[in-house]
Amino acid sequence: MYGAEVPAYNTLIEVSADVNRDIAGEGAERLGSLERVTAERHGAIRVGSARELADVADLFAAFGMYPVGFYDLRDAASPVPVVSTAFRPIDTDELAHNPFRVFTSILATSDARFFSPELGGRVERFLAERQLFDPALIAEARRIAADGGADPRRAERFVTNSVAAFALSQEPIDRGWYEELTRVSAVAADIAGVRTTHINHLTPRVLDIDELYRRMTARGITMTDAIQGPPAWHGPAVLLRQTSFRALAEPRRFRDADGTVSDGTLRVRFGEVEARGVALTPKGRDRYDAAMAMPDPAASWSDYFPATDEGMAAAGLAYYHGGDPSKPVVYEDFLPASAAGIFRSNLETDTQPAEAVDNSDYSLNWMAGQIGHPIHDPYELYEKVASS
Ligand code: OOG
Ligand code: NI
Repeated sequence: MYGAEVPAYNTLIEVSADVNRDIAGEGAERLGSLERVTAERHGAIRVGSARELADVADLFAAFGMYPVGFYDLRDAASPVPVVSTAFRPIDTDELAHNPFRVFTSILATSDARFFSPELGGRVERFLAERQLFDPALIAEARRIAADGGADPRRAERFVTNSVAAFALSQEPIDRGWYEELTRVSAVAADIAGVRTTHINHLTPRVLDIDELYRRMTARGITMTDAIQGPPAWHGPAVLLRQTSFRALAEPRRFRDADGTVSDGTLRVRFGEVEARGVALTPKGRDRYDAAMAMPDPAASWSDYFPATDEGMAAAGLAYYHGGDPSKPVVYEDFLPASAAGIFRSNLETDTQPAEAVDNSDYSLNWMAGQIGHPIHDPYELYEKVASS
């Protein structure tokens, strides 16, 4: 469905599969088998209200995907008015079979730095009146989760109906409303300017992102800025590196205040690709944050990280299965600074938060309470994987 909606995605998948085939075997597969990496994706979706997020949580639970981590992108260098989590399988076997994650953001309508109480109220009323997910679909998701699975016929029907909930709508967009929200943030308009949700991007994983970058550029596709995350270097790859390119403007219809409907375009979706490295311990993560704060992280990287997995393991900087440096535990999550950078690199304008005081209570606990599922701590999961 996404390939039909965003044809550049198909090119990306093709080039990614080529890179993986060419790179595998050169020791790159220690971070994941060619089979797993080639199937692997992360998606990004954005919803407006806690009720919508709770439905998403129920839906993904039926796929064995649970919320992990809490990301607050409101305080990023280029602020985005959302808080996020990622739904994914939480144990090694499940990840091997189902290497999928969905980065899921919710619009921070009660944060007065982005929404005046008056506008926030109107957005919340708009959101309360729309229905992203058919209650019958969510009820079926809950039953499948409670049953611990579904037979192939039932699963097929459930997957088809789940996919349909994320199809791009052809319904005309209320131009005035969409533009009013765009003045707050293009992300606010994308989330709450329309009555449906959609896949913002779907990201394949490659074993060598620098090579992918070169090949996409050679095909005439302009990648946005540089690669987000740690720099390329000869030592162990850590955490997550990502880059993106702007998708083409997509035709959409708009309705004006006088009721006339006309053709227009929107450019909110994009292509992205990722490469994954070893998961860092809290100590390793502190090092990472310190290295990234340097004026030229690439130039100082070797002051912060040893050049071998043996060195990383000995210094307690990264997770290895059974403590064996030849068996890195792959990072399965996201990076808030990169995520904000990915959002930003695909928007035309920065969001300027107002001077107002933020009286909202967005936090991991708030989110867990709203969706009725615990939000897993990534470090606890890595700890468990490393020691099992
Ligand atoms: C999510 C941006 C974050 C990533 O890969 O860090 C993300 C979004 O654009 O909705 O997907
Ligand atoms: Ni992404």
